[in-house]
Amino acid sequence: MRLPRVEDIESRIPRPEDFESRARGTALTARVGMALGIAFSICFLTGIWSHWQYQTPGWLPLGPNPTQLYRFTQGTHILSGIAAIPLLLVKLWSVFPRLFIRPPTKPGRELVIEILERASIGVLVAAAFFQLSSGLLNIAQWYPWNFSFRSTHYAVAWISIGAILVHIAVKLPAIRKGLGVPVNAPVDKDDVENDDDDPDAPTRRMVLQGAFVASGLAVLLTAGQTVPFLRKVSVFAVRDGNGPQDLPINRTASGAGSAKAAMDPNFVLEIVAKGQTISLSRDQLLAMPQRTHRLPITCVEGWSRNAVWTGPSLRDVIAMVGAPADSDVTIRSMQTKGAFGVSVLPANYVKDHRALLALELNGETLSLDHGYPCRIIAPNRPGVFQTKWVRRLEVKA
Ligand SMILES: Nc1nc2c(c(=O)[nH]1)N[C@H]1C(S)=C(S)[C@@H](COP(=O)(O)O)O[C@H]1N2
Ligand SMILES: [Mo]
Repeated sequence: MRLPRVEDIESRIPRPEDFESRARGTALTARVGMALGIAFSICFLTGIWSHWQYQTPGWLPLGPNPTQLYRFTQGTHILSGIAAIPLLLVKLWSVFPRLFIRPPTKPGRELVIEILERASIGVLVAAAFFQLSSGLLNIAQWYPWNFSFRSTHYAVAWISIGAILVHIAVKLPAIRKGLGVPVNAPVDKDDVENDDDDPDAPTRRMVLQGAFVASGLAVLLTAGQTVPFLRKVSVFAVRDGNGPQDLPINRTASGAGSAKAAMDPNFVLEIVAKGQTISLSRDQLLAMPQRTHRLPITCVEGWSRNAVWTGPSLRDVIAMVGAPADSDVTIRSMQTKGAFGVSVLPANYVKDHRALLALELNGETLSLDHGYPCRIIAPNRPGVFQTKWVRRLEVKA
């Protein structure tokens, strides 16, 4: 038996011409690419914003207003990412045959350029895939990895956007050409006319419309987790808005290991400032002036909802130990399992009367899974900081 030679193997690898579909072509690629570029840019910017809502840089005057801002940016982040998924798949399909273009055989400048271009596209595709799939798994609240989602998603976001900018710069002439002609027209000699000689073959226009419809449908089917009037339509929403007291639950009290402490009839809230500690029972908290505000929960993982919360203002609670309203407050929960048991509410949020130590939700006593006996709720905050089952407030000096 003779071993296959390099030429034998090479002859079996398809060539770009072997791909029959004339529905591919630069005019299509450029259009899908532009839509994808827009979706990715929106996703990138809102993603950076989300990062800043978590770790606010000193120069950014981020505060409790506008109340619904983070709800809007994070909803847009998730939906633009979802819109990008079908667009990315169609875009990759449209250029797939180019993968089989034979590189120059002689070493030299052309080969180097070819290698660089392919490497940059490799980085782009890998980064885009990683961002969209890790984001999707994240909103499904499935974490099959053991790296930090947030810092990795953030780092790869910069790699993606850098690779996209390089890609646009390199492809600018082709993009111009592709956008400059009707979608079914050939762009250059490699591109064929894509019209009606075979009536059954899909046209470029059909593929383009299909891509936009798929992208729009994906958005529609998930948007209801943030946009109230779409709730009935969005059958793919991760959180449909149902849950006790008309609000979804991410983590239950038993899941967080806080149920026992939360139900303890002798519960007291500890408030610590300048080395002094006072304790207040739930009845004492209820006897304080109560405020009612409509405020959203915005989960980073893609759902958000407004609800009506009632309880004393956090600033009134810390005033009981003589702490000024202009203080950062560390909030500790009774949680014994998992993350998000502690958060810090910055002074500019504490000052706002609407930052509540909520005792009631939608007119009823807070249910156990929503944070009974008391939880934090403040305007324009990522959901993970709206700490439930609060047991201790520490005022920073
Ligand atoms: N103690 C504690 N508080 C918590 C959490 C938690 O895991 N533990 N989850 C947070 C998250 S991620 C969100 S989005 C909000 C709302 O979550 P819920 O629907 O589970 O109440 O509560 C936050 N408060
Ligand atoms: Mo969340």
